[in-house]
Amino acid sequence: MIKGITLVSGVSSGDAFDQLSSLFAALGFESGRGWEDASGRGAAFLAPLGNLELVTGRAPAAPSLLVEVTQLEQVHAVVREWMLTRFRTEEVAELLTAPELTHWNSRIVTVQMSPELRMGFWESENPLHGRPVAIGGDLSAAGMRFAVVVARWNAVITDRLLQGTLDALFRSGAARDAVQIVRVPGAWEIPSAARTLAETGRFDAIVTLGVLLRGETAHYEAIYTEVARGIGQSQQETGVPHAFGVLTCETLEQALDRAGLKAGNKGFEAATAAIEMASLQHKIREMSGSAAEGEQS
Ligand code: DLZ
Repeated sequence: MIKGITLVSGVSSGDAFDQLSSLFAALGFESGRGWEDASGRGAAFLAPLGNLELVTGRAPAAPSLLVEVTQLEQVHAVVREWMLTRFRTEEVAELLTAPELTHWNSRIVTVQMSPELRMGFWESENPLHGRPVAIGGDLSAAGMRFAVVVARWNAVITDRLLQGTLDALFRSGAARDAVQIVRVPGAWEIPSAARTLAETGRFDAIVTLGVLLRGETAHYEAIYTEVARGIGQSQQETGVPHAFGVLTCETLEQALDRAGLKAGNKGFEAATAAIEMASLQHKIREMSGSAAEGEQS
């Protein structure tokens, strides 16, 4: 008989409603069916699982709205970035906690989203509960070196992508002098520069940034295919992760949306993919190193 659980939270203004809606969409919630009538608006955000937990014996230490996540640091970074656009830095420090340990073998980030909405994002230390463990990359860029290849064509967009990339790299712990920015004329030139950089062996990952506009690019399909193929080939043949931050858009407006205006910043996303893949490669190499050592002994 039970179909699902809904938590309803009032939001004080239409602006806050729109801002919170865009944050929840950016965090990866699936959109549900919203509503609008003379009395107001509603927006629904769906999660794959829900449960109602009753607690007795000790007062709950966490907010009553809890969202279980993976990659808590990344969630924290997205929420922090969002809050910094709305609050002063000192306020953000009060409203948003850094990831901290809970008493239930997890870590939690607590955030006062709005006067009415306090919630927690938490990640279990053992999300698989004994099931087979997968390895994955971390989102720490400390000690890693990156090259960012950025096309000058459509610079109004690629500069924004570059800002997003640098933001993600530095906030994830990359040192200022560990990031080499390389400018190339257009998307067409990205693969060869990326390959040359990868072959130096000096970089843990390469981030490629460019914009191809279908409406304004003759032979768009051919150029796009070759750019994607070249970046992929460089990644496969050098073994250095290459993050793909080359936007392919119908219009300039669409490209602007993906460069930080309405639909996230693909430069930021590409950088987090680069960090994750670089970390994963280190882990796989360490694993194969220790397996080889085991075979010898
Ligand atoms: C020539 C061209 C065109 C028409 N469009 C784009 C574009 O939308 N995005 C981009 O990054 N570069 C474009 N270019 C430039 C080519 O990528 C390349 O730089 C030049 O053809 C010189 O080789």
